[in-house]
Amino acid sequence: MPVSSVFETTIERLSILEPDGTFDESLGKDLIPDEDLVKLYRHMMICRQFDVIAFKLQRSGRMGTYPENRGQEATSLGAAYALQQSDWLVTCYRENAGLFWRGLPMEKILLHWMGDERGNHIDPDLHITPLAIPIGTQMLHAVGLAWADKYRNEKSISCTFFGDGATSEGDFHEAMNFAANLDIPTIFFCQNNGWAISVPTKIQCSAPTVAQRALAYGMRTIQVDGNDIFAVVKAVRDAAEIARTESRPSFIEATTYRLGDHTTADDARRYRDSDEVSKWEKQDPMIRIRMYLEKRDLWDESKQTAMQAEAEKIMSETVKRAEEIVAPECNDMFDSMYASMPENLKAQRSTLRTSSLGQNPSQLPTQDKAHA
Ligand SMILES: Cc1ncc(C[n+]2csc(CCOP(=O)(O)OP(=O)(O)O)c2C)c(N)n1
Ligand SMILES: [Mg+2]
Repeated sequence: MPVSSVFETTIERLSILEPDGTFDESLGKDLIPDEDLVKLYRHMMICRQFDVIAFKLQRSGRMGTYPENRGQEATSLGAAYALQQSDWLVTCYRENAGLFWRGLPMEKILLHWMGDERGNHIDPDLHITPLAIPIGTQMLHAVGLAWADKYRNEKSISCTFFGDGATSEGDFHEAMNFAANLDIPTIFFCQNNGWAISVPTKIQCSAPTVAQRALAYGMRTIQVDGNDIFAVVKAVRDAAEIARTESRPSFIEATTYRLGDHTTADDARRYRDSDEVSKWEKQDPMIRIRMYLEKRDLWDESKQTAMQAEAEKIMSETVKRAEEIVAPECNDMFDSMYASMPENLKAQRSTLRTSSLGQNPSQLPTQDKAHA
């Protein structure tokens, strides 16, 4: 037969808790214990409040640009819940819910967007990397981290988050190819929110799914409803199991939507249809969990009111911690750069407070004086 098929497959889509409240018992039963689901919902309320306050801080000139996470909380939160503390979370900038669940102090994210480098000083035991703003770079870091752990015979894996737009970057393809060919236990978690700032996904990806990009690298891949925390937890658990037992990477495309602007520097009304936004507002992951909890008598209006007050209190304390931190010393920019500081930097450090940077020979270390 001169022409034959050499490869055929389908892309599976996983959803467990539908927007109308329908729940697939066969897939979802025992996936998340009730008390954990209540905790996850409470956590989402705090994250939503974080967005409200961060937005106000930016608008009142107390913080720089901020990207709202609103609408996408179920993705990183479901993943962080499904993973272990020793697994790496390697994120970009819309994963607050997962980072806070892991234990990152919330003021760190405020400090980051306030331009304070201390927001990126993270306790190494949390296994979190600083937010990656250059699109796509973090995927390579995630592969490197998992590779290093594999090399050391440690059981931890890495999970990296990125947007649909990031899958058009070269870094994405290099990371995917490297992980697949070298059997690196990394989970590639794409938050497909339909937009890369004002560019719709369909312009960046001609294929009907982003998930199928992984097929080209011989990687297991799935699409999940990213506003369904049950589906996210199951998909990440399955991928983690494969990473741990077979040392293989996986790809997850989670379809979701950012309900806010790209960042506070954007006005999405200029390029997005309001009907599209209203459609997705009805699919809000928080509405869905709340409906599920209420149906099962695990939540009610009075709990909602009390939790909202608690979230507001937590946030005002968080802002206080971020704003009251003592300003950093100028020398910090030298001191945290190298384990052993090069001589030219020592010179700059010692002359920083003068108007003659490097020009006052008496301030230079001895060996440099000859060249002054
Ligand atoms: C290397 C690089 N190029 C361009 C930008 C500017 N930029 C910031 S966010 C963004 C779009 C990212 O879209 P996507 O990956 O879908 O993530 P989303 O913001 O939708 O979560 C771009 C182009 C950047 N930060 N880094
Ligand atoms: Mg996007």
